[in-house]
Amino acid sequence: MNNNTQITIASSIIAIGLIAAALLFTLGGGPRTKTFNIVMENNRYNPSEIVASVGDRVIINFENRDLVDHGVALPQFNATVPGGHVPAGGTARMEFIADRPIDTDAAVCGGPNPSDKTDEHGEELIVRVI
Ligand SMILES: [Cu+2]
Repeated sequence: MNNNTQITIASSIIAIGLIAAALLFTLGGGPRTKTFNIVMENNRYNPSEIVASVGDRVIINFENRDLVDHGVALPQFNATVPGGHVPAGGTARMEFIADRPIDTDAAVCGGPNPSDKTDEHGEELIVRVI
């Protein structure tokens, strides 16, 4: 084995190492995504409580089976659905980065009020980021 061959082998090993490191970074890096599917029916949300970790990218898909629109918002994360309401019989998507701990009610049919537990339709969606 001459010097050139040894250099080629060493270069190959380094290249493979760099590719492996890049792959690991890509797979492990970035925020973790947590997706929740919530059904609104009879003025109740199912599930009515979701939990995420600080740093998570949270996606909530709503399906409203009621005959009235339902308002959802998390002003703390500047998050809501298009128009602020999940339309009656329709669907909507909400997305945010949970960048700090929180324990609040995201059901805002009576208007956005984080401490409101009994809004217009009586529903509740507790969002906890821990
Ligand atoms: Cu409502």
